[in-house]
Amino acid sequence: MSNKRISDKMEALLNTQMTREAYQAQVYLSYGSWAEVHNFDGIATFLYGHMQEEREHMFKILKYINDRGGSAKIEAIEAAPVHPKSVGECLQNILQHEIENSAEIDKIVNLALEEKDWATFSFGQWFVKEQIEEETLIGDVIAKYSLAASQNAEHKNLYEVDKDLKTNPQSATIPREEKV
Ligand code: OFO
Repeated sequence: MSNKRISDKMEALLNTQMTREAYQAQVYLSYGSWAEVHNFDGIATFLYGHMQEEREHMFKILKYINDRGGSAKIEAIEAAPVHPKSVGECLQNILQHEIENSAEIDKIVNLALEEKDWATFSFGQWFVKEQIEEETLIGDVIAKYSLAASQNAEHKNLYEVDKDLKTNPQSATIPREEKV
């Protein structure tokens, strides 16, 4: 008797997604390297950090397939896209990749719902939340970059003020009465 607790269709879809997560990692790796070569060290650190996350996602799916009695297949990873021409393009492309990835995750959740495969449905929810977080995070980085890169001096100042507010105390200190 087989111990497999996912359908063949779900196994194939999860395998495809596992390879896609590896591809996502390649995109971050490639763009991170591009940023490093162009001396954008902060962006490179951010992108390299995210590469690790995508690899963890890949491994999470591999473990899930195997744990549910399926068999993960390690397949060829598509080459990363050509290097971006600017930081703005780099960040926009990254966001686009994440939005497309979210749509792929939705396919897993949709199939799980259709098959009443509640284990995979629950597993997929983790990725749904993760994608919301990632899209938000990258959207925020793009907003900050747009302010900082703006030709408008007022916008540049806004970027500085916003940075400052991150560490602003929540209450004001007032002069104390001198002790005698
Ligand atoms: Fe970008 O997140 Fe994986 O799934």
